[in-house]
Amino acid sequence: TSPFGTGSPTAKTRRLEKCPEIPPHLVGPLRIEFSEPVSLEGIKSQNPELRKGGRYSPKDCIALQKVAIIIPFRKRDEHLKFWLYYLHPILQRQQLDYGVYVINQFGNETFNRAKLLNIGFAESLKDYDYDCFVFSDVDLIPMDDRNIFKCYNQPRHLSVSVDKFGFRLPYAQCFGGVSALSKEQFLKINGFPNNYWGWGGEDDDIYKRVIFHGMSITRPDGIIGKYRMIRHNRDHKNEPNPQRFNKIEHTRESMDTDGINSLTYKTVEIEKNELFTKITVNVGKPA
Ligand code: UDH
Repeated sequence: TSPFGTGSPTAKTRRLEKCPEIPPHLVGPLRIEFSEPVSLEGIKSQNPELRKGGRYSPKDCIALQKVAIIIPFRKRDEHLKFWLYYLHPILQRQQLDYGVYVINQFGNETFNRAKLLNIGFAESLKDYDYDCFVFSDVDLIPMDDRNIFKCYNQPRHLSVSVDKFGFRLPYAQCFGGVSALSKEQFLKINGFPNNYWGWGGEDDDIYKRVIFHGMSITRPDGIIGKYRMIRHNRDHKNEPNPQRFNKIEHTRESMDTDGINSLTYKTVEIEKNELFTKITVNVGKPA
């Protein structure tokens, strides 16, 4: 019988309430390991409530935030499987209304992480009215589900104590790995730079954009913020960018003209898989 008595709405028509501020099913520290391979079929059967394109929303309550998770990607299928295996259950326990977007760089030109992240912002908004964007490298897995993939009143850095760096923040201004910005925060900084080609510097440029626009970085503590990185060698065509030091000296002058307002790219393919949406894009090449 309905808890509202006779004549009251049934479970189906009853208006849902907002999800609680602290999700009730979190478990805290997690065991994360990469020794046993995982299969996409297995992940699908373990996450039956996912919708096409890697979308989910809680069924018992209205999520507090609509979160697009953006992953810059090229030829890291093994890492992506581990990411999906660990993250989907975590994100569901966090009661988020979320979608996973893998932004796949087409071709073999130099990798451009920050431009792929800008594209993820633009493309995910064509799908749904997201209000929060979590940008995550494909090889970083949180070790505690209390590290919630949501946005705060300031831009947030989530990957604060990574095993690779001895579970310490490598430097105080570090904003690489996994970060979360609301739509408003992202637009305020004009998104991310489009012209950092190859490895390094773009995360420091983003940090400076945040500071120069009068905001600050929030972080979880070093316990909740623990992460494991999947070990890998440097990728082909993502060598350290020798221009990065010079470029981050000029963020203040470049940030208002280089960003989401100057973003150009060509969409090659959009695939709505069961576990994620894969968007393959041509980002061009260094000028
Ligand atoms: N990425 C790809 N494909 C690439 C390059 C980068 O998917 O070919 C993405 C991926 O999401 C990755 C992120 O961009 O997590 C950052 O790139 P990265 O993992 O190369 O950067 P990181 O700083 O590692 O994690 C640097 C190379 C470390 C070499 C260490 C050798 N001992």
